[in-house]
Amino acid sequence: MKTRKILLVIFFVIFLIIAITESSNAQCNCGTALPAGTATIVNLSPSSGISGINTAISGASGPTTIYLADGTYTIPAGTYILVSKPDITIRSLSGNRDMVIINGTGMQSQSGDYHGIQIARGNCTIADLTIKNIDCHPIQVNFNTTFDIDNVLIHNVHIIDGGQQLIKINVSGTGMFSDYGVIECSLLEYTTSLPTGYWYTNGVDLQGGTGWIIRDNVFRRIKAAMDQYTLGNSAGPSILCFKQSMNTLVERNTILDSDEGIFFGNWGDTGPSHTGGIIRNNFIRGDIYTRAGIGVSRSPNALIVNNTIYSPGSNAYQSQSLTSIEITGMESNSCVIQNNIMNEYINVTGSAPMPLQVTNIATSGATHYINPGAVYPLYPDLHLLSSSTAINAGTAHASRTQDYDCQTPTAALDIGADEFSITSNINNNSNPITMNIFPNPTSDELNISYSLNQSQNVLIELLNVLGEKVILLNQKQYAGERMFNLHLSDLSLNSGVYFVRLSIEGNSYIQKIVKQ
Ligand SMILES: [Ca+2]
Ligand SMILES: [Ca+2]
Ligand SMILES: [Ca+2]
Repeated sequence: MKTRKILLVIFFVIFLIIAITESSNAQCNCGTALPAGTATIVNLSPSSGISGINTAISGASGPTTIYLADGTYTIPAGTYILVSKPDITIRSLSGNRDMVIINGTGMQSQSGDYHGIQIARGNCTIADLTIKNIDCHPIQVNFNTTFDIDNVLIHNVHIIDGGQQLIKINVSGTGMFSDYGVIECSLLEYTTSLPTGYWYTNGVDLQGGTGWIIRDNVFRRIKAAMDQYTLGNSAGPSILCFKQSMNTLVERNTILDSDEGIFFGNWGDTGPSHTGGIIRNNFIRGDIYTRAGIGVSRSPNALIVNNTIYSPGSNAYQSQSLTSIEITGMESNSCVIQNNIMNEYINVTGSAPMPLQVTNIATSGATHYINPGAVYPLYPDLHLLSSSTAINAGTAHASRTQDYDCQTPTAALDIGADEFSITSNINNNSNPITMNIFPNPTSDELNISYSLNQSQNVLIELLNVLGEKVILLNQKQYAGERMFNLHLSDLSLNSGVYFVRLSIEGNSYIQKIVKQ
């Protein structure tokens, strides 16, 4: 059968690549769903519309959870969801973020919808849903209110295509700061980039907040429109914390193909722009337009510990040279850069004092990583290969006790976000996939069944105990029950233990099989 012959060829080609493989998905802290809502519960369906959501909020007289049934909630021109009461939770009833979609009028539609959700009071939770095609900000915390809007939680939200910053946290009209928010387990991305003519965006734009935690998120293609690069413009950082923000914790995020990665502080501020804070255990994989991985600008006491930054090339359109980590401004004193691996270098400029630099690897190249060059819909994998010189080459740091995979180092620390491990961390996903494999053990025939709740790209790989792998399937499939079958005899496998890995939109699930 033709397909099997092709598979056989692919198998032998890929088998030559020695790769010790772990799950490519971070989000190791996202396996637990939010607890069920308590106090007042309101159940709404798409027929209620955005106005129904707003009516439920404005009518709330205490802590209220609004559960949205699966479907699309269309934002009419000139309106948005307004969280005008404290202690409001808006979440999908199913818990599946792909099944509840808040859909706007399109990026830069100028139709007056501005936001997807405007959070105007504190203790607000947005969870388990999708927000897309928004004029400006899919989520805006504080838009000229007079309230102190603290303790916002954004959990397991997919934000795609906003005309400006995807999550923007402002300072209140009376100068109060939004503090102690959490953004976690979410996917923030552009389908391709901003629309032609636009460059002004970020993933998360935090202004003036203290104690925010931004963890276990994926940021993808936070990019200016292609025409902007030739004009010298690019998008802002995927995560930007500035305007007197303090003590932000940014950890275990995956940032892919974005113009800039993670920044504490902004050059345009009067310093200090950000104070303290930790950037640790993040994977940043750039594209040729990526200007910088991690930056500190006019901001003291930043810890940059155990991050992995890889970008495949420099951008000819940018006047600035590409840097993996840059420290700028005389206010950026007492910064520490430790145990980071990067393929470019650390650039200390703009009168910045020299940071403490301990056991970093610069100009590292691609050879440390399992799959640094993967192109969407495949996920790159910046886990270390067993041959990497980064393994056990790091130095202890009190703020780094776990790695990108939530693993605790068992020996000397590795450099970069990943603590190398051959066997652990394979089933720790935020959206577990149900996969059945039968018969198992098997002498030949193998059936792999799974279900898709929407059309998605599906990657199925077969791995041996060394992590060497062959791609069995890589294609977009429609929603429904799916079955993939093969004959192991076609692959000329020896008897023994193997693993089947199913990856759907970045979530991976691995199961052991035995060939008799
Ligand atoms: Ca506050
Ligand atoms: Ca180690
Ligand atoms: Ca690890």
